[in-house]
Amino acid sequence: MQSQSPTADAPDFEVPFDDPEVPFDDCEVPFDDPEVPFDVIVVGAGFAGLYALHRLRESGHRVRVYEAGDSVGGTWYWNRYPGARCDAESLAYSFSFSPELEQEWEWTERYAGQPEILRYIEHVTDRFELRQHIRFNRKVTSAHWDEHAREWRLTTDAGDTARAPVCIMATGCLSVPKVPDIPGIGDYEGPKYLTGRWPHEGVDFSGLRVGIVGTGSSAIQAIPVIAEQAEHLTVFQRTPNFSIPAHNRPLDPDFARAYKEHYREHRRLYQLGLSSGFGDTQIQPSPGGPAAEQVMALDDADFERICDDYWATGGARFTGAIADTLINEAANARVSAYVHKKIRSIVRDPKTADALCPHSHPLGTKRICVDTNYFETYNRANVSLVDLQETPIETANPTGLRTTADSYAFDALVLATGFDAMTGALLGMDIRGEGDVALADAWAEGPRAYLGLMVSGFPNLFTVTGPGSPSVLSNMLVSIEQHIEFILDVMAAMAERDATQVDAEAEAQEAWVAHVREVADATLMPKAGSWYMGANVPGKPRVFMPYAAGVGVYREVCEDVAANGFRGFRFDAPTPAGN
Ligand code: N01
Repeated sequence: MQSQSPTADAPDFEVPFDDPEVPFDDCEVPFDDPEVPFDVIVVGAGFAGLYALHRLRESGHRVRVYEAGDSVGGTWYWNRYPGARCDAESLAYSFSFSPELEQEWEWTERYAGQPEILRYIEHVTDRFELRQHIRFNRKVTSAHWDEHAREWRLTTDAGDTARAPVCIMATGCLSVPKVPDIPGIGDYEGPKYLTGRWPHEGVDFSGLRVGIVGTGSSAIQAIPVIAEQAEHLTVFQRTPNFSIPAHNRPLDPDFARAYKEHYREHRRLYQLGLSSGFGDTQIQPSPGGPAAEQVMALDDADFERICDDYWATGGARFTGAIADTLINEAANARVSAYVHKKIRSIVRDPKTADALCPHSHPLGTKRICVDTNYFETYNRANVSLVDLQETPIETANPTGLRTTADSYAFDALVLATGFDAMTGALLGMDIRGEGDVALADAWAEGPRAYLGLMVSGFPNLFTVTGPGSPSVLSNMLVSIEQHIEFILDVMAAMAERDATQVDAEAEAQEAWVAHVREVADATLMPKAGSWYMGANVPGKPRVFMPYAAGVGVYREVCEDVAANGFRGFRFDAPTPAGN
């Protein structure tokens, strides 16, 4: 491990490092000298980047993290819209690596809200002394592989350059918000807010006429809260979504205490995929819940009883109420009809209720939403729904939006229009591997990666929860920890072999990509025009990106790969000088 401290004859630099709060002595690498390589550069300081930093520091590596925001948190730093909340339960959506941390942190609600999650991330950052290794307000613009030096060279939009043999992209799956392609959207003169880039000071909608475009997870959380403030809220819906009540509530301290007594066992069940990690903590016997049954084995009474039970418990685990919901169209149609019936029982106006019932995709093939009072909100006198399937938006104008039927004027416009998911952040950088090949070219027909972790031809570059891993179909914390631990194992294997380079074998990658596709094709998942498929971004290749076999199967595959000499990874020793 190298370290460098300023000396009397150190070159002149006005600001030796950017955090005046951190004394020199506490900062192992006081300035970024582009001539001094780090061991690892990590891009992003969300959950993934922070855990990578912690583990790498623990194992003695010199690490630099670059982060675009001015603090830690990633998705929970940017998504501060009203109502932002996690759809995995707080006791499950938290780090498992430190038994002390998990015992000392007290979650206050079943599903934690964004402010509480961000406080937790800040706490973790300080508790494990991570902040001084992070350069904030720096968006990485390029990462180029230097084949001769066998290192990655990164640049940021602030002009930093840094190099390291290993680079870990912890750039998040939903970190590049998508501005909708509504003609004239730039002409709207009022304030407009992207849910994925919400102002840190918050927005007061009291007494305002507000429009919101989108009815995905973000909008479904924001709409009930904005409706309580606004004079009037108009929701512009292109595709209705399935949403299940969260039944969020304060976390009973006795329950939390009892749960924490068995934290290791609970965590193990999440890791093995025996518990979804989304909404199982409240189920007794805990976790797991009632065994799911195939739909055709159920008469109407049993079917209703099971669905009622899952609906009453709440949360994303509803998708698992009936075992074959995601693989059998008839099963899915029956479960979908159950949700339609629920929507109609909540929303009083039949026309609005009809418009809110999703018919264009099977339940669960777009990310299922979890809400608090979403459908109930349409019973308010100050909320109206515009069904864009009947009357599409023609244009935005200085005062609002015009559809084929009407014009709407607003004091504020909210765009809850989603993300360029899974590949957006990676392709937003100029990443170049061997032979100066751009990642954008390697992925021109959709992302290809071995285990969702490495891209053949891009040595020593790791993607955390990348395309081809369970990622967004899983509790992200479970997947993030597993990926970082696997990456550390690969790095240890490099060290054991005296290798300076590790890459994914092209054949192993192609076989994995084919397997990921086969698994998805065995489900109904590819049937929806979802962001999982890249369908929400015009021109993006239609490829089902996450691995749909679950975290348990995936973990077994990774363990088997490791046990078999890291099958599919190629380790190279240094070439003799001059070659
Ligand atoms: O984005 P989305 P999101 N005109 O893509 C509509 C995670 N998340 O930010 O479906 C009109 O789901 C679009 O319509 P359509 C979670 O994984 C988690 O809400 O394309 N409408 C859709 O309704 C989630 O899935 C949590 O027809 C337009 C909406 O905008 C993911 O993030 C909370 C349009 C986009 O929905 C993304 O959710 C929040 C246009 N031109 C988010 N363009 C929790 O943990 C787009 N739309 C709970």
